Amino acid sequence: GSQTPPHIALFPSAGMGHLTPFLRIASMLLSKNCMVTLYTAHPTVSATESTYTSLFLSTHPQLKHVNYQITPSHHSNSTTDDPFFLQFAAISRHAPLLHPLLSSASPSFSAIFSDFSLASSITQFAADLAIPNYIVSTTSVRFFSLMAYLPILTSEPAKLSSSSFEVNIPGLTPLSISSIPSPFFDPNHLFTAHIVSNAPAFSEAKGIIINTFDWFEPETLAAVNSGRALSNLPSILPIGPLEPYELSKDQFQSLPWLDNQPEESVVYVSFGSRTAMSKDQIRELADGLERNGCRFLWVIKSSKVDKEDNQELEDLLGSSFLERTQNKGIVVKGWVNQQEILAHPAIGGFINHCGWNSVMEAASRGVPLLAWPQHGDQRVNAEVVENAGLGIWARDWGWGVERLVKGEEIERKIGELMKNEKLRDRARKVGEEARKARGTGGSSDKVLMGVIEVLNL
Ligand code: BUP
Repeated sequence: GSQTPPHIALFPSAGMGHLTPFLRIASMLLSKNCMVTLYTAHPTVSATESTYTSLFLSTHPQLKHVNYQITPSHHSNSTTDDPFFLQFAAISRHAPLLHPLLSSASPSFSAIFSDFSLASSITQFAADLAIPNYIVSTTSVRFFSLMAYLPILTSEPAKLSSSSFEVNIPGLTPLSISSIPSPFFDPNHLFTAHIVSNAPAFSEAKGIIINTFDWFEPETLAAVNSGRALSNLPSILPIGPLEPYELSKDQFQSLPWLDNQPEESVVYVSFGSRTAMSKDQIRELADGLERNGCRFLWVIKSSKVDKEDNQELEDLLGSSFLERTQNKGIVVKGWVNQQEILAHPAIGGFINHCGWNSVMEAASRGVPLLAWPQHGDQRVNAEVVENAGLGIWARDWGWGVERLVKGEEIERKIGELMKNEKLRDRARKVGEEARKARGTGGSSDKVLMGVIEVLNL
């Protein structure tokens, strides 16, 4: 081995769902004495992304940071106006320009860890600079496999048709057609085209680092890593659940209310950083919570981008709901410290969209989920959650926008989530397995140590 520690370049893409795993990986690498340089694009779509990056830097002074300027795509593409999709594309377009920055880094880089949505641009210059590139997947192995196979699916329309029942990836259990995100049926959709153009580069990577663990997705991991499925892919390296790093308390709304609630009595409700529910659906959810009568902590978002979220809670819910339920629950707007909430003994269940970071956070804490996928990878993730026994999934609620789910239905499902001892035991078991996986000598710990060992050579 060399005298100098390995130096790793990190390239996240847009949105908190993509930034968070990179910051967790950065913290982990720093604690293992690696040098780390984080490359972030400026401006960010959400204000939270830049806040978190600054917070992280203030608590991890050893981290080197390069904030590069991009030209954001303000105009909407003809297939989407989702600001996060547009930012994925803008960051990818910019990536080749980073070549000189990377080639002049000192000490030179031992490896690049880059978001899967940047695979093709980073692969090109990584090869040119002879730096090994590891792709970081921010989703489940199951959904990652679907993305890896997407170029084949879109080139043969018969394989991906909304009139068939399922999608077959040779070597894997078939995916239900209803779990495929709607943009994938349109090869011209910006998101689809973006994944299709990046997927071929997955096979050029040195490995696919993924926030999951062996026990949680055993079949898909075994199928891919044995070469039975997607044999062109390099090894999938499950190193999760990624360990959360310390966040300073004074940066978040404190929730003293939680401390006074009985153990495992509170339902935590949140749909991640990029989902805004319709006002009507928010009202039905309020109705469901009130009918059920459970204690709740509900984080509400009413716009996709945090900077634009300026609706008052009273407008969304009506002031009488807040009055009627004031002894039962609290509703908050703005960013909360989710990792801390899930670790709180008062939390007994989580109503969630199945963003992959949230799934892994719930898994590490053994908190049972009621899956209510809204878009993207979330239905495929919900299926993984259900198979692992971490949660229940109200499949007939459809995608978030498909139909209005009524208060009565929500009331019933909350009952199933909170009063189901079997589910709770199973979720506890998931939590134990998660801790085992990343504890010393556990499956994820071994994989991570293996990666670092290679970098040290
Ligand atoms: Br909202 C919210 N506090 O208030 P996901 C989210 N989070 O800590 P998403 C907070 O953001 P994608 C809040 O713990 C998780 O680590 C949460 O990522 C944290 O969903 C992250 O769960 C959100 O993957 O991203 O935001 O929909 O669409 O990329 O999955």
